[in-house]
Amino acid sequence: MQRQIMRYLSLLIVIMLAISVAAQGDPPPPPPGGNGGQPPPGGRPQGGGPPNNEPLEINANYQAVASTYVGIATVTMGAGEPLGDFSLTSGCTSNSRFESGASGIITTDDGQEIILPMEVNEGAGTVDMYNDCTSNGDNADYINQLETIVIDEGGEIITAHIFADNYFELYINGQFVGRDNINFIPFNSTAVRFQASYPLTIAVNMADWETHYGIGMEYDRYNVGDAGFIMWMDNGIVTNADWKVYPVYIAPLDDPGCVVEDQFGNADASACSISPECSRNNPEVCRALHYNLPADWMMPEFDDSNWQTATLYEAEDVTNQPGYADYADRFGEAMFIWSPSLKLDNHVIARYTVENP
Ligand SMILES: [Ca+2]
Ligand SMILES: [Ca+2]
Ligand SMILES: [Ca+2]
Repeated sequence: MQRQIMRYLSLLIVIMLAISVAAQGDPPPPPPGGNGGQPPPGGRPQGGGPPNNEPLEINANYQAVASTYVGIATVTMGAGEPLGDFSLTSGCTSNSRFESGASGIITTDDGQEIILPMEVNEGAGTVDMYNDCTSNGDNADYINQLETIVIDEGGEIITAHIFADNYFELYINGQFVGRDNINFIPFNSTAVRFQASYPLTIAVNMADWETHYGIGMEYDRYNVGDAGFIMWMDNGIVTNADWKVYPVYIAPLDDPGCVVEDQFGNADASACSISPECSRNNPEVCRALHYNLPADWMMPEFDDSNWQTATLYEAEDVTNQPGYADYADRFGEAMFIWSPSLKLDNHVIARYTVENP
């Protein structure tokens, strides 16, 4: 009996010791205004900045590496200025964590003004399947809330489901159909319905949003965020490797010479570091590449034959957010698409044309 009591006592001491060690190992409290110390939505923390929510310790003495870039894009260095909020959502009515979808602007050496991460179309929003910012989350009635956007009278009526990390604008046969209700965070998922005739030209303007405009990073820790886009249509059209993409804005970069351009000016940043030295030392010396948005790129007559094909990404590499994860079965065979760099390509346009029903 006494031996049993001694055994219990020693077990108790071991447990108390373990608790005290664990208490000493507790992480520091989250920074004020943060998200409770959790990694931000949109996937695991990766890329630039420290691997936690600590603000980046900037070393202002860190100098830019030399640039060997000789391509067709415009190069900028450092962050631009806030421009304004053109998003449809400027705050959450729920207690969800909100990150502003405001835009920024940077002026190039030759006086050109570029809006970041992309210039938005201030058109109408869309119906969300899931939105935990301005509503409770699941929108069970989304189908009944859809209005048919008529592109072509007498055309096929098509319903689409969309999830974007972080923002999309949809064009069908050259006409604007609708835009994402939330530009940045939290992550929503969307439905649209339209009527259009064949050949059907689908064009999407997409951005991985940022808070440091022009250097492709987010939050005080200067995280290099990732992107991704997926769309399913009830007539069988889905995002897949048949889509064409064109990267417009690539950042952050040390030496932009890591970006490979083919003879048509299609950029491939997949050889560049997703954790460039500048992003971990002094973001003000990070560079960005800006390609001209091709004129009329969303129009049916635009020739995208020289664009590169979409790169496919696994859902788990794009998002673990409920806006997609809880609705994955509503996306059927659709695949997440983006350009060759899910992390560095922050503004990408995409097209897909279907000749016949
Ligand atoms: Ca969104
Ligand atoms: Ca993102
Ligand atoms: Ca990015």
